[in-house]
Amino acid sequence: MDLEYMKRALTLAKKGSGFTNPNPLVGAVIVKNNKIIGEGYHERYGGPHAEINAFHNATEDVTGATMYVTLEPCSHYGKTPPCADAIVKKGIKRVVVATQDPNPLVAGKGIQILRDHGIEVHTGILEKESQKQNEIFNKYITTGLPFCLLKTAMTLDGKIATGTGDSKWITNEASRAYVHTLRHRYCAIMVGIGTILTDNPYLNTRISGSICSDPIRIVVDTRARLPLDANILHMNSSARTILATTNLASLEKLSQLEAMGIEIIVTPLENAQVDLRYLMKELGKKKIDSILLEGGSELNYSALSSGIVDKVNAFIAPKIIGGSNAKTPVGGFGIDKMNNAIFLHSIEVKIFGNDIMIEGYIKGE
Ligand code: AOF
Ligand code: ZN
Repeated sequence: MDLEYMKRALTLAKKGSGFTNPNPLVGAVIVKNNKIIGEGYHERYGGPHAEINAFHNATEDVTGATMYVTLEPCSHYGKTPPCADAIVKKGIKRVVVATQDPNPLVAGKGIQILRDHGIEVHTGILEKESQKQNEIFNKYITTGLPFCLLKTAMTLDGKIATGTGDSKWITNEASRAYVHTLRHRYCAIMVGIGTILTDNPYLNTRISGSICSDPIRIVVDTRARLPLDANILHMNSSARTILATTNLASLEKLSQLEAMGIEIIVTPLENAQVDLRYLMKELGKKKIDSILLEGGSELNYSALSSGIVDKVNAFIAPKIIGGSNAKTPVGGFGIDKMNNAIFLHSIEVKIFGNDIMIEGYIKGE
């Protein structure tokens, strides 16, 4: 039954998706006499932790009960007092934890507090699933760098647009709906200036009713060519826009953009372009824990070759358009030898109607 209750806790945790960044997704279930008597999850950043919400929602006395929690209960005074102390005080008898908290402030101390008070602690139940659910948090809390997901979409013959530049749409409704859930889950969406100039996208999400519905927009634009009338600058949204640029940009243009409320990050030059590694550090400092990278092909290559990409979602639609000049998902200089290819691991294939999506992770250095 431990497995079933932890599954339930993971399902609850997922409900917080897109609302808790840069904090983790956490779910908790309280069980007494083989019955769930309380459930809770971390609902929004800065709000009560999952364990506290589960206590709050409990329908019976929790003394002697078992608590299932997807992340080790915290041991620190942050925005809220330590959950480990609350669990001790409430008289919980046994705690089942999916995985230890990678936050250096906690990192095993929460479990230790519980054990020191005679509570039986069982760890490692659905550990992999829980770590995957919090892959963004795990990277951000240990490195201070955002977790970066590269999303691409191409036809069966490997094109991201026709030779004339038409790209609406390559993938089907179901695939695009999934991308909108990603735009909600991820804190920011990043594109190159080329994509703005050719597609003039809005970069919003169709998912409404959320406190952080539209992601922060990041435009990588070495020379600040972003037009002042670009759609992203003129939409009904409170979402922030960040322009990542270099000293090759005109100062006058930068002050015009700044006057429109755009945040500017000037990075050193890397191959005469924005230094993406430097940019990631700066974005991390701004509490941006996750980035959905949506092209175009030049930025995709720079991102992959500079090593900032953690994960790939590559959609393939069963359509053929041909065209020697039609663009492919990853451009740039390209890699010289097949031996030097960038490899993905932990591959999963997902189906969206007739489209397929290959998901994988980039090998760390
Ligand atoms: C959460 N929600 O349900 C649990 C968390 O900023 P604070 O004070 O809310 O503390 C955040 C840290 O607490 C977080 O980094 C993680 O280590 C720990 N557990 N956080 O936001 C929760 N259980
Ligand atoms: Zn806590």
